[in-house]
Amino acid sequence: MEKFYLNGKWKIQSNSYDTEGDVPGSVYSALLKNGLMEDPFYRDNEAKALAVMDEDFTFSRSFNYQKKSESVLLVLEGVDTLCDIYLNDKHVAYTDNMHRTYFFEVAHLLNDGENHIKAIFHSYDAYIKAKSKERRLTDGSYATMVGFQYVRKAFYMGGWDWGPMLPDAGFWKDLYLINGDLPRITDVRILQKHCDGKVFLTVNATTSRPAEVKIMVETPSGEEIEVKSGEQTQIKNPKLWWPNGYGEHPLYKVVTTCVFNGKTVDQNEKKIGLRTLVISREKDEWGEEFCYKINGVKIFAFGADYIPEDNILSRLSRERTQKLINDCLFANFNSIRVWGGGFYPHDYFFDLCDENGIIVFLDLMFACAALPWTTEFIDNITAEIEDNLRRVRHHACIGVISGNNEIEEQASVQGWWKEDEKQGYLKIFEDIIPKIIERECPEISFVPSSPSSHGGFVEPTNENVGDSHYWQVWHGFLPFSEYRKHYFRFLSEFGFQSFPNMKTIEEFTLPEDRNPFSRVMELHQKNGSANGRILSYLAQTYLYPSKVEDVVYASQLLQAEAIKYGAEHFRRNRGRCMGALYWQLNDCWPVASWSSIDGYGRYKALHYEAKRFFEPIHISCEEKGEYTTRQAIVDERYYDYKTTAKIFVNNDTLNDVSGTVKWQLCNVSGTVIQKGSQELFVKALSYSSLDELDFNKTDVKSNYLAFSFVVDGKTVSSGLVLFTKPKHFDFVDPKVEVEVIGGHIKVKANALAKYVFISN
Ligand code: BMA
Repeated sequence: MEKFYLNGKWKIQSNSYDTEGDVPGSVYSALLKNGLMEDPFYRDNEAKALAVMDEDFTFSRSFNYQKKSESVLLVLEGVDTLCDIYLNDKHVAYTDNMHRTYFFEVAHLLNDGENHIKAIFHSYDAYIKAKSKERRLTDGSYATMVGFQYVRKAFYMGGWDWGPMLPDAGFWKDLYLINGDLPRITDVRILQKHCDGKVFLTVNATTSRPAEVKIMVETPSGEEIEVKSGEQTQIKNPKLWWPNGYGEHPLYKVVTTCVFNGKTVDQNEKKIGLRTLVISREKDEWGEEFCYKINGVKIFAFGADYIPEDNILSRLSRERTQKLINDCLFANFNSIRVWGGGFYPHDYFFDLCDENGIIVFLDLMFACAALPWTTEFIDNITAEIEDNLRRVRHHACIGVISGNNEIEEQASVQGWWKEDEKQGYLKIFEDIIPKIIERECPEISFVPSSPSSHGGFVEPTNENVGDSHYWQVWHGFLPFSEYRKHYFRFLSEFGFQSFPNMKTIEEFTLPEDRNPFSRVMELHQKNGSANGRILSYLAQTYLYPSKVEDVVYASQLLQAEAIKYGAEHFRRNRGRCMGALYWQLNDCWPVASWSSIDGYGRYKALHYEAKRFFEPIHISCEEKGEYTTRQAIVDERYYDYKTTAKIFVNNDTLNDVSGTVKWQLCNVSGTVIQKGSQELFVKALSYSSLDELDFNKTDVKSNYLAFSFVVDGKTVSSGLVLFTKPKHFDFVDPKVEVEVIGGHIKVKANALAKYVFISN
């Protein structure tokens, strides 16, 4: 399809600004580029940037165009958001949904030659304020702009408990004109049938008007197979797609060509992976399982929740997402959950997940709020969901679609939801959306909300059925040993905060800001006064850190330990629990948050720890002792606790494994006090454990347990546990020495060095 792009340089004007900017692009991206505003991520600049958006902004440009057809369509792939569009001063349309692709007939408004297009972006803030004055709808997150749910603009742009309020405006995707007389491909639906090792494809192509359609399937080895629209074709020697850790991720290309009067007028290319992928929900002794079943194999989901990568959307790119997906591979992920308060990710996001074997748990873009449910709103979201499902449903990576993030849970547990808000919820998520899914992609597993158990507000947080979000550790302020009291079927959120890396802090602060309770640091903490919460959890675990660098570092260790504590426990209950996606993978700006990679892309301690606790063959230890039994030392005399350890090996590969578990009880300087070893056979997709070891006579203040799993003479996994809190362990100076030899770094320690961070 020949596209006449209207991207490029546009004038951008408001009462206070008169400048130029690139399209796709936004108000913020233009003002930043032209030096008209300061970096909104720096110090306390967010408030100034927010004030900029009180005004309406007009984007405009001229272009030369020669009309060659009766019909000309203006295509807008992403308008953010409340926008009146004019062509040669005539009104074309009003848009109010950044998630949709719009097509408008404009032939009657076009001149031959010089034309002028203008888009007036109305202030979001002013709009939601006015709407909320009419009626304030219930919402349930911290630090958001009241009324955000009135507009189909990514919710996080109005702030979240990890994100700034930066409601930018502009074109976030391409806009162009196309010849409306010519037929174009409006949809390509690809269906797979798998039976007895055979795979059949049916491709249905739809065009805007009758035309000839040719479909070619290209195999991963480059062989071409011609298929007919609507007819089932067998794919010989099918190469199956597997997620990371289970096999290859071969992709087949489906190229659809639309031919009219002997000429190619449109072409569409989609890549697919041959596989079956559903959420298996069989009833079992604990309730009902919830797990990815890929090509008939039930796998444990390792991963985290993904939020938008930036507040300024023109800074997003395939390269940047590629880096983030590489980071996921580094940490042994096989899945990520796209959280529902952002926007539907770009095509390249799904391409990268396909190419790298990352299963996507995809929320539709609704989170933590009662929604208006007028006919107009429902029509709007119906179009939005159809657009996006048609765009992404063929991707091999899509594992499950969830209607929203946490709305069912919030409506159920927060007593203040109005009856009609709940009714609206049921209408949208249990009537309208399931019907859209049924029409567009019934082959993809769907859940109305994440978390959800039975739907219909029936015990949405029942941990025996459906996926769960667990926040008693952190929001509920319980110790992280609490994770061990739960046996979720699939945990799609659990999280613990830390500060971003010191280098990142240095980039958004001045030296005088570098204190957890300074104004700037508190402005970069959106979960209320949670810097204090980090410190308070820290007090339970580590000694008082005297320097700010140590506070930052210790906060990350704490986070890594917390999530590891949970993740290893969930893995030790493999079968009952089949997924641990921690909250959250990334940040959209530099902030104290639950992420394992900070806003400037730097790994926190958690990301390194995730690499270990998500390794396919993993040894872990369920230790019991002072740490797990009592919270405060003053409780000492009330508790008669036992010091024991049970070692587990998880095998989340498709092959059985035999090896030796070796363990050593050591004192603080590394001298072995007691040791043992045992052969262990671990079936594929399973785990085995040793009998509980008794360390009741051990001095928990100076002894620790180290363990490893050795296969064919190679250590494939190792770890260690303390039986008391690190603050009460008698660490000695390990005299760490670091040597750089060629491309390698050699680290030597004379005694236990439990946490070592290397940076340049
Ligand atoms: C969850 C998420 C987010 C939120 C996070 C941290 O429940 O769904 O809405 O950012 O908690 O509070």
